[in-house]
Amino acid sequence: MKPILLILALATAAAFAADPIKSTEPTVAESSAQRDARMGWWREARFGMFVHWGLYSGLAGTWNGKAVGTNGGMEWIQQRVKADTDTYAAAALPKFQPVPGFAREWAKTAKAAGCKYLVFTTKHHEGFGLFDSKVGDYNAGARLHRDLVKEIVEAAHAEGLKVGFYHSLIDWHHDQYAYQKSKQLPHPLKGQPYPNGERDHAKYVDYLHSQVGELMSNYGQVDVLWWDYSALDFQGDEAWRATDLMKLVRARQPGIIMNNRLYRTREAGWASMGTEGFIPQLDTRFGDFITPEQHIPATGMPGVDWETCMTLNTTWGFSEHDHAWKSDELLIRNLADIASKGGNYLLNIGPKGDGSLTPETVKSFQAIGKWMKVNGEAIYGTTASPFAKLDWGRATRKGQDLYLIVFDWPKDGKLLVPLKNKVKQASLLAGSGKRLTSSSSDAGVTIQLPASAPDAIATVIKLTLSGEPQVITK
Ligand code: FHN
Repeated sequence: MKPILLILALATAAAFAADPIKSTEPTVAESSAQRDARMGWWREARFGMFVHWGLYSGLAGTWNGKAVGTNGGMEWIQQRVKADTDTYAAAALPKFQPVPGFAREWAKTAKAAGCKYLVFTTKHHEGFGLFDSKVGDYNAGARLHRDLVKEIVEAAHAEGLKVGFYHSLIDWHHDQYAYQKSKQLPHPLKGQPYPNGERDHAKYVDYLHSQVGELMSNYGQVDVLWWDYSALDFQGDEAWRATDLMKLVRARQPGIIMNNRLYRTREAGWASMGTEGFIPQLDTRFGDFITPEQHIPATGMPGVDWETCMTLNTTWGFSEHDHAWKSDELLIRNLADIASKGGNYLLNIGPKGDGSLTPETVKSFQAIGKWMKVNGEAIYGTTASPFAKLDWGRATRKGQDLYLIVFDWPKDGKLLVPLKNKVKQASLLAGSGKRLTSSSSDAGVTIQLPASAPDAIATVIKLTLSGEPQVITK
């Protein structure tokens, strides 16, 4: 080949390699109507359970008898103690002993809380697969002679839940995962030479694609694929052969919904690393929804599907040292806040090494379930509030119905809603659905409320308007 052509070829290859999205072509040719149909159940669901469960769960934030930390992700314990995979597995495997029927407790807890879908870790960064994989031997099939993914899927389906597979792109076990390629992605051996000499990352990516192929083929319909995660310096086709991976998934699961974490670009809704790095935009070639983590955006994101994932305390994986449990009030108001902005709430549980749930987890989800039993219609199938901000709470919308979710009950019993509309009907969702009287003025609609709030955390008033909401802006 002539030198000039060789230089051009090398330059092109380098450009594609350097730019993770240049070689990305649309992985699915669908109309916006087809996309809306595919996203429909997810947008209506609004509320799902996230589950982080793996070998780290048995370690419970403790290593060599000492607490590794009381704050933050103990699913990262291998990286926090900088353990190589053999040392880690030797310590963790004996403590990972799932009791029979563990998944049924998760599914029942999720269902009773009003969750419509359950997303769980099929493999987290530690690299241990919860499924019976024929690729490699670092998985539940090879080590425990159980297919835990199958058990979880069956339990979720028995409760009528949609299922989502979280799958880590990062892998702290595989001996070809070339962690030196990224300065930003974590690894227990970061900064150290590869213990096994050179690594061929392409071999890890083949392994990744093979295991994702198993997950997309062996467990029936999978409704969500929750990738995790890419870095600005290592992402997309360069890191994961992302275009091929998305095509593989969609070929086997045509209706599946995938998040944006194969990439970390502005087009994929990311401006930087860290959990605040999200931006309200998404080119759907790179995923179906953006994933603000431990954050609720300040406003809605019209035209962008998004899901906030959050922990119940401060860690995704179980830690016996983390007692910073969020209050029922905060959890319920987060759900209302997120729904009022048109987003989904993926609330995490971290089961113990035997699969059991902490009493705090059960209590939190029971409290949400009690509220959802009365007020779920103000969350499910709603769209974002027509109001920019409400001093006393939040609002959601369903056609000409508005749901006013009142956090701060007015002392004078008068709730002012900045609407020009006439109100056809106003009623409480709580109790017997008591009708409320309302009056209109230039300031808006004033609703006469009972002296005390039926629900101290959040009371919902359903308004049926004559026509589309007409908001009074200051
Ligand atoms: O590193 C992971 C973390 O352990 C956890 O799984 C979260 C959940 O969204 N995702 C990554 C951090 O962004």
